[in-house]
Amino acid sequence: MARKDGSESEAFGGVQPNKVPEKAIDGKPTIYTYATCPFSLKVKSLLKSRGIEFSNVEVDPMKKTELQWSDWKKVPVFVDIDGTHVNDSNDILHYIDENNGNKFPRDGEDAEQDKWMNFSNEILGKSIVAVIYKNYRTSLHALDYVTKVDKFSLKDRIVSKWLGAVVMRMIGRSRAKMFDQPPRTNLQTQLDSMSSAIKGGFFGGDDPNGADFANYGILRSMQGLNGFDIVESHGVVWPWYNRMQILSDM
Ligand SMILES: N[C@@H](CCC(=O)N[C@@H](CS)C(=O)NCC(=O)O)C(=O)O
Repeated sequence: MARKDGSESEAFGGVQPNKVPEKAIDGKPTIYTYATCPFSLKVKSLLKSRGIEFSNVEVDPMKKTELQWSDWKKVPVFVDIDGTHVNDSNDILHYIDENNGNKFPRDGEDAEQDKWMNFSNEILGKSIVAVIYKNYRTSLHALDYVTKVDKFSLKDRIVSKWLGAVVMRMIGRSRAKMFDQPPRTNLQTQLDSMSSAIKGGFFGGDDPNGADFANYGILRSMQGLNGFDIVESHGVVWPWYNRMQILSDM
């Protein structure tokens, strides 16, 4: 990633070497997010389910002023009270769990959990994008919501809505090409495939593990948007979704 002075820096996921205690707002663990971002919602659901008090900094998606201090320009970014900061949603889930109850296996310790955490980003996240942005109408509907809820300046809001709808429609089409089936059928297939791993009430069995929070966050971002009816009518995923919703109160 190029810095303003022309030098190069490599942004990377996981716990970062430097500490930024001044970025933990009001002395609380802090997440830098977009309200509608699926990856941010993963982290929010874990924090809320554990009853951890946190500050939430909404990042302006156009200017990203709130993340100027960070080399990593994506959300979520997590800052702990001692200034430890962590990039990338799945790494953040592991960091928070390790330091608050240590209830699920760490990365590399449980192949199933790793597989389904990876699935949340590589398959489920892309499958929902293909459905939400399936055509120009659904794309505009989503962007209308996103530009109202996320922290766009008034000036950026209108252009972002119309331009965003076109851009996201293109991204939706490219995501759809990754899968053999049409978007709605593909999402149904992916939910069926998730169901095979929900043993007991959760991916984690009797209690949620990293795969539960990772996949719940992704699907939670779709609530109210095109295609959520597929989740609502799924015999296994919908009851699981409701359990996760109760646990994380969001
Ligand atoms: N692998 C990352 C992906 C994060 C990501 O792509 N976040 C989006 C928002 S949902 C983002 O910040 N995109 C860059 C941008 O908005 O400029 C993670 O899991 O945290």
